[in-house]
Amino acid sequence: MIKTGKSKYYQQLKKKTPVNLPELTAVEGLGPRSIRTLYDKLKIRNLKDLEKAAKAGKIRNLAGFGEKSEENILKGIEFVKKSGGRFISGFVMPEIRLIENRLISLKEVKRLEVAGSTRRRKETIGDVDFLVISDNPKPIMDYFVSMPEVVRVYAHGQTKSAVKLESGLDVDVRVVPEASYGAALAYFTGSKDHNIKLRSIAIKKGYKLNEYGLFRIADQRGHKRGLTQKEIADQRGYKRGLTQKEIMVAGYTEEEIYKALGVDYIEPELREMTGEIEAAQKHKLPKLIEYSDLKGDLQVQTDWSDGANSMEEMARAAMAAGLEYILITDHTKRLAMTGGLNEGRILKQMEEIDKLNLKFSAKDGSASGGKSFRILKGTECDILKDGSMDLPDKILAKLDVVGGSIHSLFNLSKKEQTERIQKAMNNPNVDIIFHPTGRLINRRAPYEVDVDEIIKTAKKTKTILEIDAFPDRLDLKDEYIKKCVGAGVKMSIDSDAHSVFHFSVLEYGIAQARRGWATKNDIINAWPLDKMLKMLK
Ligand code: DGT
Ligand code: CA
Ligand code: CA
Ligand code: ZN
Repeated sequence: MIKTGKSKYYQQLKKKTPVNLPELTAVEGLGPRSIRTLYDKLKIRNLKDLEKAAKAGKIRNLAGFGEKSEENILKGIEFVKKSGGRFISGFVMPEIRLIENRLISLKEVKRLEVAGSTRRRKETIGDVDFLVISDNPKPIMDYFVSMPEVVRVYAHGQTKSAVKLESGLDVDVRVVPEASYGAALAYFTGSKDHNIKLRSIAIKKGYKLNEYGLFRIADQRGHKRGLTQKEIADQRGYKRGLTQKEIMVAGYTEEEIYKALGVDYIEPELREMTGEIEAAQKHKLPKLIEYSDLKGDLQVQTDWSDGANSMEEMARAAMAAGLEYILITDHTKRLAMTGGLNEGRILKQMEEIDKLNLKFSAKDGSASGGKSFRILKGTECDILKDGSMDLPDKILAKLDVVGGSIHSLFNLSKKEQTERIQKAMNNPNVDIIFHPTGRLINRRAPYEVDVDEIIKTAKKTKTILEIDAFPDRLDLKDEYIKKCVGAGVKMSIDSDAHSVFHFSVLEYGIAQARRGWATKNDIINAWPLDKMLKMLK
């Protein structure tokens, strides 16, 4: 596999069971077991087969399926089609970084950065755009198009190459002149609407802005105030794209371009034309929460319910990830398939947490690597149909932090669903609403809910709204985060970890918070433990 990127054994298995698993598992509600039944009984291999069989009413007769599941399959297919083949950013980021690191390690690469929606940290990405500076691009491009994951080469040139990877992801590499690197980075980072607005500001100031730089037109303004073409060529090795009449004002860095246009530097996550340019002109951009700012994680599942690891394993993984506290939030009894906790078991779990905390606070610090670390007692308590909670208040009152979640009855009317969540927020024991809109990106639309009303109630009841960082949730989404920031409603960024590997997803929650203009002050688990606990109900 290391030599060829392929596995003969895998190819054999694949031939034996020619089922397009990624395509079928993308349909909400279809797991490995039902896909197997569908293949065994109806020879369903892909989305097309599935749709045909469902429309012909063949699925309802299979054991374990029914009319309702056939209906849901059709709904799921519609949703997958609508999401248009975009990739969930957090799921493809490891592959993007792998390729990024490989390319950076080539000696011909002077500088490389990913641009486009990946750099803006959008929740889904259409394709990946790399920018490179190099004096000798040919070996880079030859290597790029022959990587083992490449299944198709769209273009193979000296300044631009483009491929499709086995995962389905399309990747471009563009080589740009060094003196234009900042201009190219700004241009290819987008968003397109942000670029168009920048260009119009440039024009108003008598400049011209494109992917090669910011230019002053010499015969309008005269040569005196700018560098001459020869000076630019001398200072920056600039070779192409420049006509006799254009004098480069900026282009080597993004910062100098924004500065020359009279706007503060704008972080890539904000470049979506939602008011960032106006704010930057008035020097009113927020200081965004940083990727290193989180101190704790307030949604962590363990093997007490549907998590894969023990509380101690999760705590140690969190310490290794640099966190100072975690809230254990196993599911509650209504979610029977997760082994949700009843009153007796959660009391037992609280005792175990006390023991673990004692162990971590041992005087010599040996059990926690010398750092202070605390496990908080919590729950991901189901919100029932009428807005009451799945555990009694006398239990909830004993916990450090209580999270409430909707896991059922997604199809209530907007009014009923909103009132259900509002009732939970009015419970003096409920501190946080987890994944408040219930969407799954590319899979399931959010339930009907009046988010503006939820935000108002959150403000009134001092309830925290979560930004669930799991890559296919990112719930709240950016637009709602911005509303919370505006309303002064506090949020938490949680991994929703179900295994020790999941603390890495916190990064995607922070990215989403930055896209929603959030500062450290808006995110309670970016605060020290004491301050965080004090602000909760
Ligand atoms: P994606 O790939 O759909 O997730 O979104 P982007 O934003 O990565 O879009 P992409 O890959 O088509 O193009 C990368 C950037 O290049 C885009 O964000 C802005 C810039 N760009 C592309 N086409 C145009 C254009 O026609 N006009 C302007 N001003 N910029 C463009
Ligand atoms: Ca792109
Ligand atoms: Ca592209
Ligand atoms: Zn769970």
